[in-house]
Amino acid sequence: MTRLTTRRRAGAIGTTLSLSLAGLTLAALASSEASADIIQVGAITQTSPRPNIQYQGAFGSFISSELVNNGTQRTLVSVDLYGLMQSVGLNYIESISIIDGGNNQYNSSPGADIDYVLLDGLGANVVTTLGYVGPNTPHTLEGNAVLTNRTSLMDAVTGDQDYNSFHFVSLGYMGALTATFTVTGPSGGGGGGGGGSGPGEFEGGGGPGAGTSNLLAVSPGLKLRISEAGLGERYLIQIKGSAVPAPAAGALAALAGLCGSRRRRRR
Ligand SMILES: [Ca+2]
Ligand SMILES: [Ca+2]
Repeated sequence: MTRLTTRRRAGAIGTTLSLSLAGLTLAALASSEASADIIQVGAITQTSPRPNIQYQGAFGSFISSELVNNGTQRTLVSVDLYGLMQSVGLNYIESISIIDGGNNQYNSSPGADIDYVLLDGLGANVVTTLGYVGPNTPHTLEGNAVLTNRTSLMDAVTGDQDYNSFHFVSLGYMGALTATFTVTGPSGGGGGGGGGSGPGEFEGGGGPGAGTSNLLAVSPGLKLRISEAGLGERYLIQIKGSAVPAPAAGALAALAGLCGSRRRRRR
């Protein structure tokens, strides 16, 4: 009895799942962005006196700022990613971009100068990779390791420029610093001795085979911390999120084949 009931239920769930996945397949084939949502978190400008900020956007209740005094006073901005993502009904993050506000000064240290970026509350199975796209050529040529080095400490001091120090990333006009993720599956990670794995290392654990994803599941306590090197320059935060993990292209192709074969069987 019990087994029969279980089978019936499983069959019903299977039918529903295959129908909804077929819909997802069509949507995903129609547009590669179909499963992703872009969230414009808003614009932030650090102002005087610290730690005041100006915020323009719809998520003010998830954004805060505090004073950090480690020799020099600095403004640390925090974004409650868990609360923000919950509020828009999404539970995975594909990327987070910090983008120049477009109305800054663009001579020396062009645009907003991002001194510090941290994703607080990440699991040990997540590796973050930073990339820069924009008009500031030195950063275009820098890889994840240098960009991470520039943004790992709040160490910008008066007189710093992006070309004579490695203390921050000058975004340039509308340039973007983007964090992406490599997430190892919970059972596949192991994670015993890898505590100190550096940014950008992909060779840990089982390699980039099955069990890795580029989608970061949001969980309570996940926060984005940002500090700009000065006061007065404006930057935007943009998140690419999704509600469910998007199937990989190979899985979609396999699924399309599966749907096709089922149709043929019915004929
Ligand atoms: Ca600047
Ligand atoms: Ca820094």
